[in-house]
Amino acid sequence: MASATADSVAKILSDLNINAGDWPLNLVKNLHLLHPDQIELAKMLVDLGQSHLFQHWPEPGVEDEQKKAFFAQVAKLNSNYPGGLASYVKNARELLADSKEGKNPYDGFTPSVPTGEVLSFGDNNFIKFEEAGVKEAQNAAFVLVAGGLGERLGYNGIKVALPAETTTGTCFLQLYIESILALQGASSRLSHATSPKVIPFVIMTSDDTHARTLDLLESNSYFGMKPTQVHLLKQEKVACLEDNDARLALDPYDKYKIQTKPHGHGDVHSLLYSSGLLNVWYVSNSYIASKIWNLEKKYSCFCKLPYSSVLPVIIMLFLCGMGTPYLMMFVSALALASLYRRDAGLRWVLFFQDTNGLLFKAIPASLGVSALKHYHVNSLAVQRKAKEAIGGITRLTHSDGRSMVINVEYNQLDPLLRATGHPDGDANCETGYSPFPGNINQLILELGPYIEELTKTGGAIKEFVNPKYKDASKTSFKSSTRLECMMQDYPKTLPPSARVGFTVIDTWLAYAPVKNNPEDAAKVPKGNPYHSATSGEMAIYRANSRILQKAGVQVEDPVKQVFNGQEVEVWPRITWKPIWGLTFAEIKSKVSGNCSISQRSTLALKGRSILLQNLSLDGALIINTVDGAKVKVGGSIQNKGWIVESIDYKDTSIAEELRTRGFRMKKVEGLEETYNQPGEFSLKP
Ligand code: UGB
Repeated sequence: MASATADSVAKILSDLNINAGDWPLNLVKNLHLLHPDQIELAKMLVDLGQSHLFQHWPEPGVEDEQKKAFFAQVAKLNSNYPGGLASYVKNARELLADSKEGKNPYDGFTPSVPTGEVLSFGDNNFIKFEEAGVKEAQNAAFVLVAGGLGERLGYNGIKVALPAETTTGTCFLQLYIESILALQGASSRLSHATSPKVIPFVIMTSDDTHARTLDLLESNSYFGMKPTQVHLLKQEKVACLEDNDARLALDPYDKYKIQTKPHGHGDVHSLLYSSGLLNVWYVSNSYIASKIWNLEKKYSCFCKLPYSSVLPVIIMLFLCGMGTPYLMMFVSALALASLYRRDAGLRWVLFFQDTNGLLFKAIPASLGVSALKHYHVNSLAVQRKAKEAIGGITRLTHSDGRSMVINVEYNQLDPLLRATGHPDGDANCETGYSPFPGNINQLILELGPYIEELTKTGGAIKEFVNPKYKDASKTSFKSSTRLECMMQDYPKTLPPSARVGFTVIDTWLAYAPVKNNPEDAAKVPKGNPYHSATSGEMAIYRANSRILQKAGVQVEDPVKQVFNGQEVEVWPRITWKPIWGLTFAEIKSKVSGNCSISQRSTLALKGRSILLQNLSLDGALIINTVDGAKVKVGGSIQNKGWIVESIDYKDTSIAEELRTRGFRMKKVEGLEETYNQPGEFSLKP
């Protein structure tokens, strides 16, 4: 489109009812450079009280390209936010006014400890839920939110590229993909499916992480997943705000750019909704189901009704005698077809975060809980230490009778408790833990009700603002702020009839995120988790050791060691590929006789059919197998092993991935065997 001429500028101004006298002079002087649609955007900004954005604009002829580029960014910010920049500024003014007033977002609500499903690893109940979960896994899609830069961690790369553990060097993204593939295989084996379903995997990225995530996938052949199975959705940043009037902040390094910051992981819901993926998942791959889906779309007036209400509508039509036989037949056929179609498509969406190496050990059982308890929303939780930087799952009851179970974020739990008659605020109870289960932000949503809800909300999640004020007058900020939203706030708009539950899993089994840099981790109060690369890796060895102990293996007790100022338990370095053992029952079936592993040992099982029979390990043992190779491992294996060697995080001659954990594996001596042909083998030195 051509730029406006001086004459056309006058016409556009009069068409838009703009009195140029009210506009910033610097903008008016430059108007003829702009396209008509850019002038409309300028009007929007001026109407929104954003004239300061043009104050520094020089005369026409100077930096004209930058002026046009400014509007390209404004157009993008405007189209990316539901309701455009006008809504963004309006919402920001309201939230900033509430924040200045010190308004409590939970005003009128009383917190109490909710009840949920509490699982205990390895008991019959746990095994029952795990089996149900594996069966359901083929009806699930996984969504990883990985748009965060991880400022607390201070790592230069993307977090999903960090090794989850350094015995095998498997990075988080590889671990997640291999876990999903293992679940996919186990689920279709359990249901004897002739054509196994493919579990979709979505990764939400941001400008900070997108290119590097894609590169990590491509340079590793998607870690064995089909590229078509993976979908990347990029979240966009939102405009920063410089004061309580929600004036947009200019980028300190580029005065023709509005400063932007991430909007938070809550974006995942609107992105999924607008991507159209949810509806694709809801429809099975089958020909009939997709035809039904097309019919439903065509006759959406019937199908926008919640599906549970389709049958009552038919009955009502019958009773009222209003329906002609043809209409009756049509509506009945559509309702039955919809029921069939819903049955054939996916049923669950599982959301998870970027650096929890234990997560997939908890997935089968918690998905089983969702399925057997018919939860629309299931949040995974662990025991929480008071003041730990994880949200608390809380029942909130309003004086008007409303009640909901929701995550209260860690910075809000303490003031909420203090304001409602708990003078100690966020404190541990007699168990030594907070009575509120800790949210680990792993959500399992039932797809049908999720789509119904997003159809109403478009995926918009209640936002919040967290300005850092310069002083108690709360009139100016230390640095610009922005609106944010969190994915776990999704249930806030659900009706009271929604089945919202949670599942508490042992912390050692389910949760060991890598979030804090070594210096901050070393300052964590004694007894609270470090959430560092050091503790994240050691937690994987501890979990695997404890699982094997429960399966009957004698695993020697850990020793305590200090790395990067953090005291951790060092268990034998036991790792396995997800395909070796996803559930407790499966792991137990691969271990027999009297097996023992000493504390200084390293064991890596990289293949599906590796059976440990009367194995006594004191050293390092690595086994690689291809599918179809079955290896029985037994006898006494002893060697000098791999030593966990301390390193200093300040030693920049060592790779960042290693020094942030404070140790590395020194491979002194070990036994490594590879079986790359199908067949039955025995390893017994
Ligand atoms: N993330 C995005 O994808 N986009 C964004 O804009 C921001 C983040 P943090 P946080 O279980 O450990 C959460 O920063 O937000 C991704 C819960 O709110 O690691 O401090 C990012 O890449 C809290 O209730 O965590 O705290 C990462 O994968 C508690 O449960 C994820 O979002 C806590 O996590 C989380 O981002 C926890």
